Amino acid sequence: MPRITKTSYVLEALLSDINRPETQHGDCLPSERELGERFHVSRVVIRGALARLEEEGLIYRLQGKGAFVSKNKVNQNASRLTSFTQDMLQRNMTPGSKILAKEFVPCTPFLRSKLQLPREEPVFMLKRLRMADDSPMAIEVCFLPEWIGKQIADHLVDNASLYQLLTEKCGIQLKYAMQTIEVGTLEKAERDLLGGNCPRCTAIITRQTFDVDNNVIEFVESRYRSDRYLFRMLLDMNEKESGS
Ligand code: 16G
Repeated sequence: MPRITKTSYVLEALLSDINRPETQHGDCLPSERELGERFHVSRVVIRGALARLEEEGLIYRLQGKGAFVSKNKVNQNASRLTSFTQDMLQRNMTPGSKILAKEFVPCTPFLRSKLQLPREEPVFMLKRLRMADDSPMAIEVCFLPEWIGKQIADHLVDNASLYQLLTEKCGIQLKYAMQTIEVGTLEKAERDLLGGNCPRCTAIITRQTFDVDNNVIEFVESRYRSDRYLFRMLLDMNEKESGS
């Protein structure tokens, strides 16, 4: 059982308040004293939690007026295995996707190792522009084993959820994923897809997702608009490194 500090407990509670659909950009947070009474913790703990929220850009402070919610970025918990569709619905935003390419492509040694394929076989490639409330958020390139591609290719239309199809059409139960996050730059064509005022800097996320039998189901590389996304992780001192 991970040890949760008072600060991270308060932090998670405030984050769930901030993430509520009814919470609006600019809403005022209760005072430090009121928060201390609500959580039965000292002001030092409240200040620590508020400082972290401010560092992450989730609140801003106005001198003499208090702390206010900042909802300019989608704030995603990077420690939970969810789909883009679920993430957006949870924020009361309408998920969308436009298919840019879907086809069977030859397997490269890199993809064969990422998908842990026992033999050389084509892989199914799905490239999508992901949107929230019609605004472009990310470009996702997803690779899946051939057998999965054959079962879902015809059902994959704009706005369809891949994870829903994996469950409904292939009976797959996803269990966990290995994810990496790095900073990169976007090509001109990618910036055009992501919208005119898109920053050059991007968050590149890779995800290798496994099912309950430890089979790799997808390998995905996504490029997110860095001005619209924020990834949040809860770190635990006791957690052991589980490989690279
Ligand atoms: C997320 C996943 C991606 C997955 C997709 C399915 C990350 C970094 N990636 O975007 O791996 O394929 O969700 O979404 O979170 P869907 O079910 O809405 O199509």
